Amino acid sequence: FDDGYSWFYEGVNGWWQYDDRTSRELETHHKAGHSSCELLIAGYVYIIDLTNMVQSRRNDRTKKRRVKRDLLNLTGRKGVAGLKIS
Ligand code: V3L
Repeated sequence: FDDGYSWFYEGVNGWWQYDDRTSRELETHHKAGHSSCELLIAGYVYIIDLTNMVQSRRNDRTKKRRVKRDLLNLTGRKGVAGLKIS
């Protein structure tokens, strides 16, 4: 985004950046002050809890990943939506 921030979800030993469309949707919900949202990601509906900053699949709430809004150019970013930075 223009202010240099984007959205990330937790992976092993680092953070993945959300794909652009999902990042924009998260930013819109965040700016609107919503406490959570449901988004279609790679064919699955995920619930992103913007209060506790975790995401999980709607039909399997057991696996939770932390999420964060952080500077886009942070070091340690693993890649974007599962695509590794080479
Ligand atoms: N965007 C894209 N794919 C996702 C997302 C998301 N927001 N959330 C989960 N998945 P779960 P390492 C991740 C994928 O939580 O080596 C990474 O993107 C998730 O992909 O049970 O562990 C990598 O592709 C996983 O494949 O819903 O850091 C991969 O893990 C699948 O959905 C390995 O990353 C189930 O995750």
